[in-house]
Amino acid sequence: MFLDRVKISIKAGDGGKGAVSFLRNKMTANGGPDGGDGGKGGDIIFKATDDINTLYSFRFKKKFVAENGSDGAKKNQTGKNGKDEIIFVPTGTVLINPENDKIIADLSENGAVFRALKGGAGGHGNNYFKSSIKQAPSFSQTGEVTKGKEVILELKTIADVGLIGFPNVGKSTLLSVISNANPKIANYPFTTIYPNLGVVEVLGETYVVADIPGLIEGASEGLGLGHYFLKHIERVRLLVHLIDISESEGRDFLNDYVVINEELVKYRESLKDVKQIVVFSKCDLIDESELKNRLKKFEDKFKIKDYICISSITYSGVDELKKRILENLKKIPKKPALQVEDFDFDKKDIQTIEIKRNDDGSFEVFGGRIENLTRGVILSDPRSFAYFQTKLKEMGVIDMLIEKGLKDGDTVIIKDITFVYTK
Ligand SMILES: Nc1nc2c(ncn2[C@@H]2O[C@H](COP(=O)(O)OP(=O)(O)OP(=O)(O)O)[C@@H](O)[C@H]2O)c(=O)[nH]1
Ligand SMILES: [Mg+2]
Repeated sequence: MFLDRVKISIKAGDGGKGAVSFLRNKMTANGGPDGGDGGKGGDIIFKATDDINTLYSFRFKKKFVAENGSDGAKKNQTGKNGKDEIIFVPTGTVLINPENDKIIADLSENGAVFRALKGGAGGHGNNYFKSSIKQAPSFSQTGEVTKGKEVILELKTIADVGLIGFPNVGKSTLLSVISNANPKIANYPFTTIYPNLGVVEVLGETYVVADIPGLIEGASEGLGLGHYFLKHIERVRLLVHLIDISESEGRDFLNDYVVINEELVKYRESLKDVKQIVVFSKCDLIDESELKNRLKKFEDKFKIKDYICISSITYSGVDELKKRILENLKKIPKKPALQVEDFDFDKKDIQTIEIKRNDDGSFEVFGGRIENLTRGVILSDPRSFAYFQTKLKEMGVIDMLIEKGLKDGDTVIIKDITFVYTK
C-alpha cells in the first residue's frame, strides 16, 4: 500500500556526563579538579529532498535516535558532541504533533530543513564546580537526558492541477496522454491507488498534474480510497473534473458531477472555491448527436457552458485542454506553505518550580528548573549534597517551601532525593 501518513518516534541524543578528575603530576601530589564537561547530544533534523517521493521507507524504520554526547574526560577535555540524526523526507512532507494534531513544520521545498529536537546539554565536569564550593569537588553533573517524541509525517502532493472524478472515467489515461507520467491504466475501478504525478509541457511552459484515485459517494466519510487521498488536492490550484459522458459504467453523468462536488465540499468547505475545469471524457464512445443532446442537458441543468469534450483515445480536445489549463494557472497565484502552528515542539521547560503538599504532609518539588538541578546529585557525597542545598537556597526554593508552610522536621521530596528539613 502507498504510505502517505506514518507515525515515527524520534529522540535527540543525551548529553554526556561531566568527568570527575584531579590533576596529578610530579609537581602536584594532589592537584585541583580537572574533569571536563560532557558533550552535547545530537539533534533530530528533518530535511526535504526531491530524491524520494514516498514515505515508504518509514514502513521499515520508525525509530530515529541521535547520538549521545560523549562523557567529559580528565585534563578538562570536553566530551565529543553526539552526531545529529538527519531524517530525509520527500518534499511536501508535513510534520504533525500527534498529541494535538497541530502542524509543526511544512517541508514544502526541496532542501528545507527543520530541527525538531535539540540534543541534551552535556553535564559539567568537577572543574566547573570548583569555585562554587571551597573544597575540591569529587562530583560532576550527568548529561541532560532528552525525552523521546512521536511525530506524524504526512505527504501532501504538490501539484498545480488535480484530476478528479469517479473511478474508471479515464483520469490516468488522460495523464498518460498529456504528461510524461506512465500510470497504470485498466478497465476496472480503483486502478489508481496512489496519486501519480506528471509534468505537462505546453507552449514552452510546464505544470504538474496529479492523478487522484477515483472518488465515490461517501468518499469524504472514508468510502473507497478517495478520502485517504482527498488531502492531496487541498494544495492544488486547479481541479480538472473528469466526467464520463458516454456513461460507459451505467451511471448518470449529470449525477456524477453533483456527487463529486458534494464530496469535495463535505471533505473541505474551501475546496468549493478552487477553480474547476469540467472535462467530458470518452467522447469517442458516443455519436455526435447524442453528445450534443447530453451537453445541452448539462448546460440547462447547471447553467455552465465552460467545458471541454475530450477523448484520450483519438486525442480530440486534448491539446485544447492542455492550453486551457495553462491559461487558468497563470491567473491563479501559487499557494503559500501551510500555516504552521506558532509553538515550539521542542520547548524545554527550564523555568518552572512547583510545590505540591502530599497527604502525608511531605512537600514535593518539581518542574523543569528542578530537573536540571538534580542531575548528578550524589547523596552519599556530602559535598555534592551541600552544593545541591546551596542551589536550592539560591533559587529561592527553600523560601517558597517556607511560604507553603514548611517547618523544621518536615520531609521534602525532590525527584529521587528525600531529605528532612532542618533550619
Ligand atoms: N474509449 C475510451 N476509453 C477510455 C478513454 N479514457 C480512458 N479510457 C478507458 O477507460 C478505462 C479506465 O481508464 P483509467 O485511465 O484507468 O481510469 P481512471 O479514471 O484512472 O480510473 P481509476 O484509477 O480506477 O480511478 C481504461 O480501459 C481506458 O482505456 C477515452 O477517452 N475513450
Ligand atoms: Mg487511474
